Amino acid sequence: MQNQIILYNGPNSPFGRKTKATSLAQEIKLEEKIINVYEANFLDKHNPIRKIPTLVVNGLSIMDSDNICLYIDSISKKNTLFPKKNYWQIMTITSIANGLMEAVLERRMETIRPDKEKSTNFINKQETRIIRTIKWLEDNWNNYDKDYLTMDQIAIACALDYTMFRFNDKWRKSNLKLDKWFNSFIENDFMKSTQPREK
Ligand SMILES: N[C@@H](CCC(=O)N[C@@H](CS)C(=O)NCC(=O)O)C(=O)O
Repeated sequence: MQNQIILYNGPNSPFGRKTKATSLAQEIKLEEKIINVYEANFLDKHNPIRKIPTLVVNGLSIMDSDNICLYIDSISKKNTLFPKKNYWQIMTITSIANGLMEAVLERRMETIRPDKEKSTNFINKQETRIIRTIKWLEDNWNNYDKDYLTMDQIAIACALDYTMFRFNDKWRKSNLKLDKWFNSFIENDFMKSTQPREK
């Protein structure tokens, strides 16, 4: 039986983009449904945390972007994005990229709160975390291998692009190795075709 795979996604979610880009890179066909997660009561039966991305495979729910990417990779005939030889580095860097996405998202959510509810301290903390994390990646990450695609590469590219979308692109001037890599990585079709859809 052919798997019926539905990806509930949002228009701009960096976590969702990571999963969609992974499905394209790994040539796994799925039906993507773009939803407004804040009104998606129906999602609770698949994922009580009510977050996107959520994947439903023949009725089985798979939640959290990392689990979704692992699942997609596990059914793909392409080279694995999680090779054994540097598995733990790839997983850890992917978690760092997730943390960057989360910091950008949390900052954004805080900035759109009504003035009386906003915390400048909270916003500053997220901004410091964003800047520190990108500099850390510049200094510590060098998995720029063009000939072997890995999960950390997709995750970092989605996180950096989301940083530019919701915060700013200042990191590009002070993190030159990362910037050079990012410039060529975003030319991949799976990156080009998954850009955020709306402001
Ligand atoms: N750890 C989750 C994070 C997913 C996440 O934070 N999704 C956000 C959108 S980018 C969401 O669904 N937010 C809805 C809400 O907080 O109510 C993952 O990796 O999938």
